[in-house]
Amino acid sequence: MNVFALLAVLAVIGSVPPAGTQIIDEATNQWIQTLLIQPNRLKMRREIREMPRKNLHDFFRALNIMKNDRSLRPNKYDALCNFHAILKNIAHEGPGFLGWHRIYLILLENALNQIIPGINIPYWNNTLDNSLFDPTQSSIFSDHFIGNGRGLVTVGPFAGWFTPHGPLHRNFGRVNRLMTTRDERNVMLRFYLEDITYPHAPNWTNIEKMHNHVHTWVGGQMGKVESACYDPMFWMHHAYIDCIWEKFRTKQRMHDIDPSSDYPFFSYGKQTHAPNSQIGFGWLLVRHAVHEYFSHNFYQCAPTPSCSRSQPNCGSSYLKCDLTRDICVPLVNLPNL
Ligand SMILES: [Cu+2]
Repeated sequence: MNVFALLAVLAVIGSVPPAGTQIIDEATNQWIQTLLIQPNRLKMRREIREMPRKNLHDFFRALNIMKNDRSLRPNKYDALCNFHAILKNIAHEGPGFLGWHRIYLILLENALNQIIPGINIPYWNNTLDNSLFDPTQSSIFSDHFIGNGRGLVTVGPFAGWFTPHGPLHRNFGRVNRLMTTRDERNVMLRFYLEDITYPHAPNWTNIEKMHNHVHTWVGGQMGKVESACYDPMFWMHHAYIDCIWEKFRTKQRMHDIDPSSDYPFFSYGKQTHAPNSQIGFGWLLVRHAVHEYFSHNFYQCAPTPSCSRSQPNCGSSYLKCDLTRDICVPLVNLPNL
């Protein structure tokens, strides 16, 4: 079915709550329907350090406006995040993982654009931070970006946020690790969605597993699936995972594999990942979420900054070229703004 037509149908039947969202109230469901059918402009997602400061501040500001908007319970930001916990079995541990989070990112982006038009979600390429000897030193964990990474979040755009799981906090660097460029390359070696997702992918090409480690490495709310979304870092992390998937799909197209129909139709593991299961937003099904419609019409990913001896500029005042390795590395220990 043409997905655009599907979205148009949603406008008519939008008030019917989808299965699995019974404890989401009616007003929130109505709002989700408006997000699903919202007219859209093609957006460009950039690595957070490369994003123009004004755009980044707009992104942070819109998130804070959402968080303080109590027209939905308990506030608009948490109302959207509640879906991640409630639908966790649909969203995780299966080949539907990437598609589900892709739709979820689009919903947030649309919600932010209702507040400040022109907003793009930045992506956080954590392999840049992992190239540091000690990634916890990275300036991403400062008030220049997402705030401190240990203890209560007291600096940066989300300082003092309160979540349904207590005050926002992090506990970075204790367990697991961030991703490496090799992880990304390993994913890129494969050809089909089932080769990079549960239940079939081995650990070294399983993108969901890699992404889990980043969650637990950050810790705090981010460390648990039920609470991860309440730390806005969640979206930037997922935007990066989504960009890797899009790169993977570009490679598929080059090999004449149609990403729109690349879903393991018979061997998908849990029933919630069956291609005809609902994803929990409107009437969208798991198999719709892999459709090219959602990559081509909503956003693109700008490449992550890179450098070399001949081209030593990383294009960001927060990254510098490490000439011994030809990679852009984050600045460390920046004084607070
Ligand atoms: Cu998730």
